[in-house]
Amino acid sequence: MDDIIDLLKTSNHCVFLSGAGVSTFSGIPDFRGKSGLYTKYDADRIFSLDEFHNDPSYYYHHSKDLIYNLNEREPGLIHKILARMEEQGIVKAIITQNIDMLHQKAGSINIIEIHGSPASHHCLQCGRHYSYKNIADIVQQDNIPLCDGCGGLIKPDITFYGEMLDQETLDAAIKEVSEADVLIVIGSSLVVQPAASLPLYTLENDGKLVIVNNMPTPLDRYAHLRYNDLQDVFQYIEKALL
Ligand code: CNA
Repeated sequence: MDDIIDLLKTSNHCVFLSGAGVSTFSGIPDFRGKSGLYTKYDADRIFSLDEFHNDPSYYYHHSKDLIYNLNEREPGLIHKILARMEEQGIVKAIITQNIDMLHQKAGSINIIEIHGSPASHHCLQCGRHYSYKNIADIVQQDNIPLCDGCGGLIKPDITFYGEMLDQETLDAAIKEVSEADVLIVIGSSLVVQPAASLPLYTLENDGKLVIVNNMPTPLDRYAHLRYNDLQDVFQYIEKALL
């Protein structure tokens, strides 16, 4: 574990890439972990753009207790330690695949949400914007949100499967990982593209890759350091550096 501490002490531009494993400490299930959503639901279908157009109730029904109760969730150990690491200049940016807004709630500042966020929603017909709270109230009453102005269907600004990532956001993420001398992937299975390929930019630019995940990932063989348990690693970092 001292190796990651040395790396953090000497790094000039350390970036984290976080995945759903980080938020399991906040009681939010991941997708592919041991008790992940895939063990119960077809998560691909919940977040499928085609399915959303065919039958939006499938997304809104299944995300009622997944997305529209996020205001009740609190940042976990990893979110909090990352925010303190940024405050102390140890972390320059967090790129997250998560859509739970918990890095913000923990106090992190430089966050790139590559899969978007339910913080905002918009009408697919006229483009009118809606806040999270506005929509959460409607979904919690088992209704599908429709636009006040034109009656069109309202969609969260989350990137669904079958949808392109926001190009500006992706470009910002690529810039960060390319500049990173250390990229630390935490709690991600590294299978959802293009996020899963971001570490390759770091490696191409001679940066070092660290992976902390309790299941194998396709990039394990490229990792300079590889750990299993998020809690062990972050508690060690907290003790050694904060
Ligand atoms: P994933 O594919 O579910 O991978 C998460 C990984 O974390 C798994 O390999 C787990 O084994 C691992 N893990 C869980 N707990 C720990 C722990 N304590 N220590 C070490 N490893 C652990 O999720 P990814 O983020 O890789 O996949 C990307 C998808 C998941 C994105 O599109 C997200 O939007 C989506 N997602 C987000 C959330 C959220 O926002 N909290 C929740 C579920 C899914």
